[in-house]
Amino acid sequence: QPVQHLADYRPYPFTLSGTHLDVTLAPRGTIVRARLELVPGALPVDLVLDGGRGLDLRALTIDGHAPDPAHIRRDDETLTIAAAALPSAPFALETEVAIDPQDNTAFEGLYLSGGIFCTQCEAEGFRHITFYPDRPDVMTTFRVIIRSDMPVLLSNGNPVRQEPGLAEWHDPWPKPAYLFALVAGDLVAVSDRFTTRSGRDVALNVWVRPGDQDRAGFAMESLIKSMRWDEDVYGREYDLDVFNIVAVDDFNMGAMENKGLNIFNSKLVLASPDTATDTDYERIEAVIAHEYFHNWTGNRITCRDWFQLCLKEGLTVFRDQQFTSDLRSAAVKRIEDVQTLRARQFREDQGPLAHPPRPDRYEEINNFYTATVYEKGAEVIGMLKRLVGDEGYARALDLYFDRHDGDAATIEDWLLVFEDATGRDLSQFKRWYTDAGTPMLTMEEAWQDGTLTLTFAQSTPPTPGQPAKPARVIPIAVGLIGPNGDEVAPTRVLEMTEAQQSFAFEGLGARPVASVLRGFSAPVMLRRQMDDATRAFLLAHDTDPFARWEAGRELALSALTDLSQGRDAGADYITAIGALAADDAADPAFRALCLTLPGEEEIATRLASLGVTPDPDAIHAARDDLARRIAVAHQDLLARLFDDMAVTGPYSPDAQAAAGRSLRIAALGLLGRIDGGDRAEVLFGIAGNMTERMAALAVLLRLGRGEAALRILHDEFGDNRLVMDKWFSVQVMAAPPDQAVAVARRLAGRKDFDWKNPNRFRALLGGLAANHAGFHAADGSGYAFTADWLMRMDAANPQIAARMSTAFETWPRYDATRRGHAQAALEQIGILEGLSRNTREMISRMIA
Ligand code: B3K
Ligand code: ZN
Repeated sequence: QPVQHLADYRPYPFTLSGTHLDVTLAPRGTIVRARLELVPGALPVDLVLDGGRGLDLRALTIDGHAPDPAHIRRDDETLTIAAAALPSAPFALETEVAIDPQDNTAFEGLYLSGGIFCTQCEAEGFRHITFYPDRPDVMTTFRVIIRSDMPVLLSNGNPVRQEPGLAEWHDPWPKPAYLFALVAGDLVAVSDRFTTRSGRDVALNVWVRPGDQDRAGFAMESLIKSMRWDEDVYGREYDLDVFNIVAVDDFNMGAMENKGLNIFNSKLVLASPDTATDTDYERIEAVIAHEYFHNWTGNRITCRDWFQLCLKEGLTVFRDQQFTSDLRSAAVKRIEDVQTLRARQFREDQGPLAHPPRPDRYEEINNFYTATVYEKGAEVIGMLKRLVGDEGYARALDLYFDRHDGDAATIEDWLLVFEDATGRDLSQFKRWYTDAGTPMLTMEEAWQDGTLTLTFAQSTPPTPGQPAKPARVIPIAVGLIGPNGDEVAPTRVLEMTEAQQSFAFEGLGARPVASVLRGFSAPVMLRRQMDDATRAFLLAHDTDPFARWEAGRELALSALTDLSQGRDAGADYITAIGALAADDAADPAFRALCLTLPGEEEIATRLASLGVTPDPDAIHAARDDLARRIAVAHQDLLARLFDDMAVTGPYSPDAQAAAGRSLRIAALGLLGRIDGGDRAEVLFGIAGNMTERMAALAVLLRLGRGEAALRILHDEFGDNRLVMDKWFSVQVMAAPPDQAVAVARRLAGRKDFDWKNPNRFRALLGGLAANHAGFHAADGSGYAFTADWLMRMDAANPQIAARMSTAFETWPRYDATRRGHAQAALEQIGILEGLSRNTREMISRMIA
């Protein structure tokens, strides 16, 4: 399969009016009988179906007759029936293939996970199940018969027949093949019901392995909240009689929105206080919501082609972000989302893998389920909403659902809906979808006669294939704070459309301090001249929680960039952060965020954006030093917070309880710099919840005294895969950098390093990649270790190998020695015989 281009889109020349599947399950020889009802177009053309060598074709008929074999051609990826063999009227194509789920270690198509048959079809997995026009714009209704002696047999839609050894499902909503799903296994359900606004009674089930029921309740609660929220906020109701969620242990990503039958990575379903952290709970709630919201944004309205992926993903991420901010703290959620965006998407934009939210070429679409498509895709919608206002947004979304229900749509359709609903011209806005790169926004201020003039300039660095970038429209939310700390001008959204543009605020008494990019109103990097005293002033007084946090962040980053380059810094930050931490009127979660220093990766990204080559060891030392100085300066305050924030009574994962714990943990991390880890050791021993235990364990590991705690955790949870994943990852993540590779190597040699399980592989290799100075060890050992495992994984599971290769995506920004090692590692992968298309594309983009 060569490079795919957006410009080459052509509609499928046949209409598919119905799909019937009859699947007889067996681990090594599953038989799939498919009946496709096809309507030819006006002109005779060949019928091309996707489906490769893994499908063992046993029979093929057209309207019941076998065509002349000379009219059938197969290659590695397709099956073609010549036009000459096809009727000119509607016809039925029937095929029978045999497939081998047990052999399927790529976890794409139909596979076995711990004895459970399950499927993953997005993006192009259905072609590993049967021959089919496997593209999102071919939509039809499915009737599915499953034959198996497994007790639970599930597919999409509504159940129409259940008898021993057989189940039949009918999905009345036309859908593309990527939303197909089938599950069969020995499963038990946590069940509930939901009545939709218009009175439909829906049976809800969360299916798990026997014994896991008591950890599935939170997922069910999250589902019910999601269903209600989508009715209340978007007016979207559920449209089938059942909604099933299934948890499986082997899953390439988080979860999948198959119509009426969402399949989840078990780590995003199962939670109990003693096994899951607050972060896990929040993610479970958000991902359950995300997949549920796809029922409208993704399933009822899907994508015309995979270039349009952000049409469903950006919008659905945006919706799940709204959901979380409604249920929890909006301010904290916004800050967390910006942190993620910067850590993952800005990083992606800075390196060789940069691409626009709507790419226009790819070799392997699975390589484009990226932070840019998802998180930046969501930011772009946030900007759109800011530009057209809340009401305009609501009108546009209603029109979108009205106009495109049942369609496979495009970004052009989406933008046209906004233009039609609001009368606004969005041609310049569209660049956010088509152009890659993070705009750099610089700001200068002038003050004269009661007028403050802000002058902005925007420029976007070149990215692969896009040397020059025209100006974009950038919404810049600005408020003004007077010298006494009061807000003198509330938030106003400036619309920047030129490369350089000035905005004046008139009639001011005294010179105010501008609070700029409030709420992170656009995904840009803002550079402004500001001294530490002014930043500290904003940290103390800004009324916008994001901008307030950002002022502290900037203080920390400027101290850390100085420290990492051998310059003394940090005094202002330490003072300011102490005042904020002591402010008991502020949300503990907000204070915790302010007390948490930027990670080493973020510091490196900052340095690189300033044109400085990051030195991972110096960054690590600088961060350690600043953390220790904060602890020394605020010892008593931190100790008080640690004690005050102790939650008594039973654990609850709600936002308020989690907020207290997050402040407690932030204090613990800093105190660990000076108390030798004594508090952490005590806490690990007495804490009844995984949140505090994991935080304590990380402190102990950083200090090289985690052995006992690790042993205790292993004794207690050695047979719990999800806890053991944490056990693996925290050891590598929290290892002192000069030991990280050795720790990873030792863990990789363990019998329970079940590397074919994506969660376990990610725990170890992702853990190492998250240890910035460890992965980027100057001797190249982190790169070499990772490359070895990527090569091994590529043969088993190309999607996971390709995804994990992004550990290397920042390699060009380091020094010549590290670059040499990284390039050698990438080249070694690149010449591997039989390398998958997935990993090959990633490597060639990274060393282009
Ligand atoms: N749509 C799926 C992701 C599929 C990834 C395929 N490689 C989950 C989600 O975004 O909700
Ligand atoms: Zn999604």
